[in-house]
Amino acid sequence: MKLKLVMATNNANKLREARELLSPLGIEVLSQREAGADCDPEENGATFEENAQIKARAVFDAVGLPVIADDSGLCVDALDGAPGVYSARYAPEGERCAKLLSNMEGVSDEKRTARFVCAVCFIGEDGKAEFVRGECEGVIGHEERGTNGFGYDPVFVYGGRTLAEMSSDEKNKISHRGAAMRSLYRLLKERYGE
Ligand code: ITT
Repeated sequence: MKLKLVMATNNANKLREARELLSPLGIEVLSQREAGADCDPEENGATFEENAQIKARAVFDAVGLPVIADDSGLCVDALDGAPGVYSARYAPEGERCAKLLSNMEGVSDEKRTARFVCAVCFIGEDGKAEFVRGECEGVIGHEERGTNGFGYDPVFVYGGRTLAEMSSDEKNKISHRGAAMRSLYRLLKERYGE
């Protein structure tokens, strides 16, 4: 497939992962800056999908090209789903994992289940919004481990390792973003053909 999309994000790590996942499939991902948009809309939706649509719509209105936006976060069962859609606002980058670990103090191993969620909103030339979602089930560890990835990766344990201990290829195979981008590819194939 030969297709060019703009990604509505200010997060360089999300952009990198989306490119790693989509460029081998023939989909070129431009940053919003490369497309000439400088958007940072208020993410005041109640769901990942609503926030993804807010970001995608702002950039689509600015550039008029097909756009994707990723709204994602970590939902921890012992914290009633927090930080959830507030994952970016929970604490400044660099302090998020420590705050989460301290809020999980005293929670037993079997109650440390959590999932990463990634909702992607796609807006095509016709301006219609469509959605795909990917999830990744794991547990919250007891300490930060690993230096790869970003955000909550050092405390999210999958198959005995944190996502920050995995290479980006390994993470992309099992991550919420990997699952969402593979669903997006299926949707785009229906729209634009092989
Ligand atoms: P944009 O809104 O500009 O895309 P953002 O970082 O503000 O960037 P979100 O509002 O979707 O994005 O916040 C998601 C937060 O959830 C993100 O900042 C990370 O802290 C966390 N997160 C999302 N995906 C993650 C991943 O793959 N690994 C670790 N943490 C992740």
